[in-house]
Amino acid sequence: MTTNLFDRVDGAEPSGEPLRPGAVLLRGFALRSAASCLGALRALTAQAPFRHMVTPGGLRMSVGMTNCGGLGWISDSTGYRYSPTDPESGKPWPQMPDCFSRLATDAAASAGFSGFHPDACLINRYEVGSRLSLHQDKDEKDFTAPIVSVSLGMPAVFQLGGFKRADRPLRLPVEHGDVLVWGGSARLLFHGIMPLKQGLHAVLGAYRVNLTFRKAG
Ligand code: MD3
Ligand code: FE
Repeated sequence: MTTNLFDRVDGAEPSGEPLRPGAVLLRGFALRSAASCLGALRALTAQAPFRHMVTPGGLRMSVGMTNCGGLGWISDSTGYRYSPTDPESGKPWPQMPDCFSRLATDAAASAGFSGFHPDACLINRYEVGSRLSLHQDKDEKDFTAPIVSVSLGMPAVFQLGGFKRADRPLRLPVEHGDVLVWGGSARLLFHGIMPLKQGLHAVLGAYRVNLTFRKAG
């Protein structure tokens, strides 16, 4: 199947696909704000560059990560947690750009979760071969708030599992501009990203960037 790069921009009406109770896929929802968000991303990664964090088990993560907002997710030899400062610089994480918070709040509302105001945005950068193995997001204080995830750049295959690691995951292709909202009981589903395939995206080149908005504190 081939689609014109631009046809979904004009078809602006985002349609939500319910994947599981509380999990909604908004295809193309971020297309209208992608250019301004990518501009803001360039500025904030100048302050807080992507880095490969180390897991508590001592493994270097294949995904490059940074954060913006009042809290940022970090991993090191002592564990996973949220921190108000970037351990690389000792300074607060860059402020969350307005276009980021607006996108997150609007997407959550479209999926039925009004009043979502994230205090953390984890930014993941994938290159060829980068992957994220099946996991749950459990480092946040309040699981009643949804998580909003925005895919930019190269396409990827998202794995949506169940409530147990052993539950066989469903594979869902996601592409530039797609937004996923995870609320209610979907909030604690296992999920991951298959190794990124080689390719070149018109805007982001060989990379996929994922913005994950959370209420962490
Ligand atoms: C389903 N990131 O940063 S986003 C993560 O594309 C993470 O970078 C992936 O998983 C990425 O933790 C997937 C989609 C996502 C995020 C949070 C979820 C799916 C989720 C929380 C609960 C269920
Ligand atoms: Fe996750």
